[in-house]
Amino acid sequence: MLRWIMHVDMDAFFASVEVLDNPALRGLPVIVGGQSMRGVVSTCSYEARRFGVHSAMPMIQAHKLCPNAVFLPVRMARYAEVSRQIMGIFHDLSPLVEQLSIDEAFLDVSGMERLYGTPEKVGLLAKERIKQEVGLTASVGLAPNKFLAKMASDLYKPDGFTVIKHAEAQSFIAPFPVTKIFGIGAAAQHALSQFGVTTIGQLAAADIAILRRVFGKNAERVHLLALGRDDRPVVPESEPKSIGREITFSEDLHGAEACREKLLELSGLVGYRLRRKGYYGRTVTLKLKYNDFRTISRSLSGESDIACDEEIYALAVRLLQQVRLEQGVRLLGITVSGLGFGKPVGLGFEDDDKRLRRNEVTDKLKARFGEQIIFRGGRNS
Ligand code: TTP
Ligand code: MG
Repeated sequence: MLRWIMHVDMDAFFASVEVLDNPALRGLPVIVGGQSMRGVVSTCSYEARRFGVHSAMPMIQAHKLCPNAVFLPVRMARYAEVSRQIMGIFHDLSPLVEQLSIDEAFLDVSGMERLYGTPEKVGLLAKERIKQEVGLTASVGLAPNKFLAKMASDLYKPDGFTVIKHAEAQSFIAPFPVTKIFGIGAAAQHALSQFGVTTIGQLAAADIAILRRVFGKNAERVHLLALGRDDRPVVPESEPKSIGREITFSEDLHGAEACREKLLELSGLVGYRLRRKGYYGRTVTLKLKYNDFRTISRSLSGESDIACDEEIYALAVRLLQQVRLEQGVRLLGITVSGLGFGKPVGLGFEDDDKRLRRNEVTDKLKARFGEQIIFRGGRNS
């Protein structure tokens, strides 16, 4: 069975969601980012990119390059909601989905031609469903492995669809500059150019001794990538049973007011984790440990799907009313269980949540450096 990996990356994601929510913006340069003088561009529509605006550029510069653009603040909660819907479609298409960021994922679609006809049909179906059900365009790359699939999806954006077949993989990538290989930046590019190596094809043909001088112990891996080979599997996140957090306090809490304050904080932490990974839940569990180490837990299910901080907090406070608080409290925990994936019913979280955005920044780092942020059932208790 041939291996087929699909990489899907949404086009100008934040800006496209803004256009989706306000169709009057279609065709205009739209720039999403921090609104303060020191803010940076999160992303911009392809219309704005023609003026040279791009992600991570200081807002001031974007204003200079494209003064007539529509400048909008980041509405992370809304993008996360759309992201969940898109990831839901991917989970429909394949059991092997690895989410890379808010707007991109790898899918292992090997063997699915039996279900869909050809691998191309799976790719086209993904694009079509995102268009029909969400109203956005995505760029899709389909190839024998992750490296090639990601490169393929990036080649023709927006609304791209690029297939790299097994037999032509090596010749397909050969003409591209070495910087197309993830991890090869300006410094390595410069070092390679000293040896006359500028394209992936030249890199594939280069003496391994040269690669060792530039890449050290990663030389073999880079060489394999240049040959179009990459064995990394698509690693789906195993489904957590619950998502929760608990805090042991340095000083015991006394009274309902102090407990509610901490529950608010915990609700924010748990709600964030829940949304970030595209889940919603049905049940909230409150865990409470007294200063004599006696531990109790109480659970309550919501009327509808739970996905926002306020809903978690409301249930946690109702649970708190059921427990005695004459004694000092050493630990509080909140766990959401009965998890579902995709679009929750009855969602409505606050748009301008600064904490959510701050967490989004740290989460990007965690995603990049591979730290697990979901607590598997029980691990945090
Ligand atoms: P990308 O997929 O890198 O960019 P994009 O979807 O906006 O555009 P493209 O068509 O080129 O894929 O990132 C996804 C989202 O992540 C993007 O819409 C906004 C956010 N983002 C930032 O907030 N800061 C950044 O520096 C980058 C690169 C992205
Ligand atoms: Mg994108």
